[in-house]
Parts: sequence; structure tokens; C-alpha cells
Amino acid sequence: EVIKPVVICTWNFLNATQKAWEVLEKGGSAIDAVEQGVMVEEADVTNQTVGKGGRPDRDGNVTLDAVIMDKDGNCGAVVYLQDITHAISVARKVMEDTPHVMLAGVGAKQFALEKGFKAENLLTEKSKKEWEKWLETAQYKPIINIENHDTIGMLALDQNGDISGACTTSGMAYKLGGRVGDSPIVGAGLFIDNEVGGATATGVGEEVVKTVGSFLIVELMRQGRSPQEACEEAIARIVKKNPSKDFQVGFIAMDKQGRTGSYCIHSGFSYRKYSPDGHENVPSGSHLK
Ligand code: SD4
Repeated sequence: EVIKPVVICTWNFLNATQKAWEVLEKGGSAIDAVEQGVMVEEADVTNQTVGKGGRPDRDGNVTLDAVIMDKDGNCGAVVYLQDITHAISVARKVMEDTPHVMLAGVGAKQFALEKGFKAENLLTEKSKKEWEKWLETAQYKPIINIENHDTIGMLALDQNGDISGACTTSGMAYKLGGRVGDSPIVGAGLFIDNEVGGATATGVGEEVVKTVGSFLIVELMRQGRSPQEACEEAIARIVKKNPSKDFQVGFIAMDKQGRTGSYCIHSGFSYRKYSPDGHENVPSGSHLK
């Protein structure tokens, strides 16, 4: 039996998931739901890991990574995008209006401006002050869990039974200039296969890229694993390769039946879920208890 519609996202992003749910409930498509859902976090300046208000790189530049993928396996991504709040919508335009899947940096911004997006300063006073404080020691150390405000990856199954996904972030705070994480990389930060399901990631992107985590999860589901089992296996692969475990990675996944799962390395991760049964914040199991 298929449960639908369903939407889930990394961390406990109530407003974003609510927005996506409203789209799905009205019969809207999964691709519209995930785009409009994650846009809520991009615009929210209190989320310092996504869009406007995001923490800058070590040079003080806010640079955004985003990817979107639809039911037909089409995808669009932007990396190192500056001065445009809604990176996910630029990614969607890359998917729909160009023959390419990814645009970077100045080219991505130029494309966005041509499409009518407005340039604005994404560095808020709060993020700027924190960065200036960080400059005093300039020690780069990935933080394991940043509250419940972090990168947003979202998966939706619409009333037609089609799956789409989106992932958007300002990346690791105080990263080297030019650094790109897992979030905009198809197969790493997000993967959708409408025959099977979808997966998306949060945490230290380098570790997710090395194992192509989201693609791995979808392929494991294709071979019969549940979303939960597939997320656990993807975390096991990362931990095996990097026994230090002093970093966080979290995955969420959903299959075509509307079943969901998640797993992470350090406890503290959760995902928000809306389905016909209501909505809840689902705590994730973790490799380290
Ligand atoms: C990255 N995965 O750029 C992102 C960061 C993140 O919670 O998820 N932060 O590596």
C-alpha cells in the first residue's frame, strides 16, 4: 500500500515542510513542493546554513550550493553562487531552461540575473559579526550539530506517486574560498530515481561525496533494502572509511511506497515528516549512541 502524499526534510524545519505539504495537499507536483518548501529556509535569515543570512567562507563571502531533481531524472544545480537568495530556483531554471545540469560562480550569477533574479547582499550583520569573531582565531573545525538549523534537503512524493527532491545550503561555515560541498552534487547530496525513491544528505559534505551517499542509498533500495536499512548502510560505509568519526553526516530517504528512514553518525539529527497521518519530528537513529 502506498502512503501519499509525503514530504520529509533534514532537521526539524517545520515551516518549510508545512509549505511543501500545502502544495502537495492541493494536488501540486513534487517538484513544486520541494522548491517552494526549501525556499522558506533560503529566505529565513535566522537559518545561518542556507540562503540569505548564511555563514560566509573564510574571506567573508556567502556562497551557495543547491540542486534539484525531478521525477524524470532531470536535474539542475548551482555551485558557488553569490548574491542570489533563492539558489534552488536558479537550479531549477538551469534544469528547465538550459541544456546543462550545473552552473558555477560568476556564470551562475549572470544566468540568474538574466532570468530576472535580483542581486542582494546575503551577509547579515549577525553572520558578519560571528565571522569577524571567528577571524580572531581562524580555526576551521566542522561543528557536529548546529541546533536544528542547518542544510535543508527535502524529498516529496506527490498524489500522482511521483518523487522529486531538492537540497540547498551555504555550505560549511568559514570554508576555503571556492569550496563546494556535497549538497549540489547529484548522487552525493541528493539523488532521485522515480522507479525507486530518493535520498538526501546533511553534514560534512566531503565525507558524503567520497561515498556518493545519496546514490548509494537509492541503489540499495532498488535492491530491496528499506529506506531505513539503506541509510544505515550508507553511514556504515562512511564510518568504515573514516574511523575518527569526529564529524557528523545524516541521511534521509523515502521510497515509492512513501516509507521513510534516516540515520546519522552522532545523535542529535532528526527529520520533519508530513503525511496523511499528520506531521512529526522524527528523531534519527545514530551510529554513535
Ligand atoms: C556541505 N553538507 O556543504 C553541507 C553542509 C551541511 O549542515 O550539511 N551543513 O558540506
